[in-house]
Amino acid sequence: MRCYLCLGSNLGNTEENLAKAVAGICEHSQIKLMATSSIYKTEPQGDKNQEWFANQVIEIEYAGVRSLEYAADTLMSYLLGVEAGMGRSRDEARRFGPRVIDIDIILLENYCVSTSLVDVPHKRALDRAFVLIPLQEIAPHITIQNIAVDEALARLEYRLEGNKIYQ
Ligand code: PH2
Ligand code: MG
Ligand code: MG
Repeated sequence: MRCYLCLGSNLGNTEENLAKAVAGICEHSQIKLMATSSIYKTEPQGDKNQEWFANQVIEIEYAGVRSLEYAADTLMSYLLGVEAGMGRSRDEARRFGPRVIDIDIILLENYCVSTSLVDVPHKRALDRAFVLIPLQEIAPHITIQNIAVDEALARLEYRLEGNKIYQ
């Protein structure tokens, strides 16, 4: 199953954190890395009072999938394990606050699925230039909820300067 993941970090050596996360994801025997976007420096969304993020989108092929729910749950729990292994702690009072690493599932093919662990497509993907720009770089013809990535970007107010995304 073709999957798109968004990685984000705004604590410590952010680029190194993204690289470690990609390496951790690739340790899974049924995951194959298909593409990686550039790394973007992005203005924080949701909670403005924190450092800028490094964000990247990657495409993976996830094999051994029995059902959609099974794929969503097993992939998400694996990704949460990678986050925990990198020292991610969750501050429930600051849901959108600073993090060593965040790995979100953006898309699983073009399926829609909700489990106790995850909702796919990611609920805020269409609002976030830091997801859409790197996604467009590696999958220009992709759609999210039937909306083309170009169209989604055209609806947003953002500015791209080099690898910096202001929004
Ligand atoms: N992640 C958040 C909240 N805000 N802002 C940017 N720029 N990049 C992120 O990855 C990000 C965010 C919650 O996961
Ligand atoms: Mg997130
Ligand atoms: Mg997350």
